[in-house]
Amino acid sequence: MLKTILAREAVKYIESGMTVGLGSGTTAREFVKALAEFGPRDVVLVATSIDSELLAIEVGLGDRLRPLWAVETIDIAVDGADEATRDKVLLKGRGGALLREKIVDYLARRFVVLVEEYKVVQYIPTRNPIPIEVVPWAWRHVAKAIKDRYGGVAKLRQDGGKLGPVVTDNGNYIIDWEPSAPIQPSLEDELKLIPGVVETGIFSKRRDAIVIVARENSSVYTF
Ligand code: DER
Repeated sequence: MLKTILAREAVKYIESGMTVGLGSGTTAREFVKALAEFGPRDVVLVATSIDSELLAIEVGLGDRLRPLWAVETIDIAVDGADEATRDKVLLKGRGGALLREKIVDYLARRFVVLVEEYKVVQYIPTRNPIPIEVVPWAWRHVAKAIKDRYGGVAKLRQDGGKLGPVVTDNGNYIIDWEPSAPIQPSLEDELKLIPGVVETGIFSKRRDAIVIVARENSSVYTF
């Protein structure tokens, strides 16, 4: 499975004594499993979602977990992405964990991104909406401000597991915005000027990221 191949490649970057940011999503889940199986034991882990936290406990790494406020630095963060351009602008957030992911991914000294090759795109967004985490109380007016300023379609993300909107690990809602054209990375900052916007799924500030890509034939390359 390509995600497993990517995960095992990422474990090679993990050294004894490191503080490691655990991303969220199906690829990041494979990394947590690979870390438990092949990684050094004496690491400190900071999870970016309840999902990653629960998995770390499930695979026997629960005693290594710390909340972000309990660590001085993060040596390396390993995460997936929904889309990635060759100049390392990422689209993330389909898993709804974008806020804590961005905090950890931007804080980390090194940032490793794991994607299958179909996720490497010319521009973002190519096939996914842009997730925007918002204060629940303001969601309707944030959606209207986005549409009025930038066009496209902005929808409140509904929860597949219960009636009503998705509520993030931080108690917020997510608006999925489908712009009518590819966006400029500068929108990452512009969108946050709208009162009520907490964070966006545009990750354009880690151009130093190490992006590990898995081809269909299971070979990997890095850029
Ligand atoms: O939601 C997220 O930000 C995830 O990291 C997502 O971008 C990648 O999830 P996947 O590994 O399940 O495709």
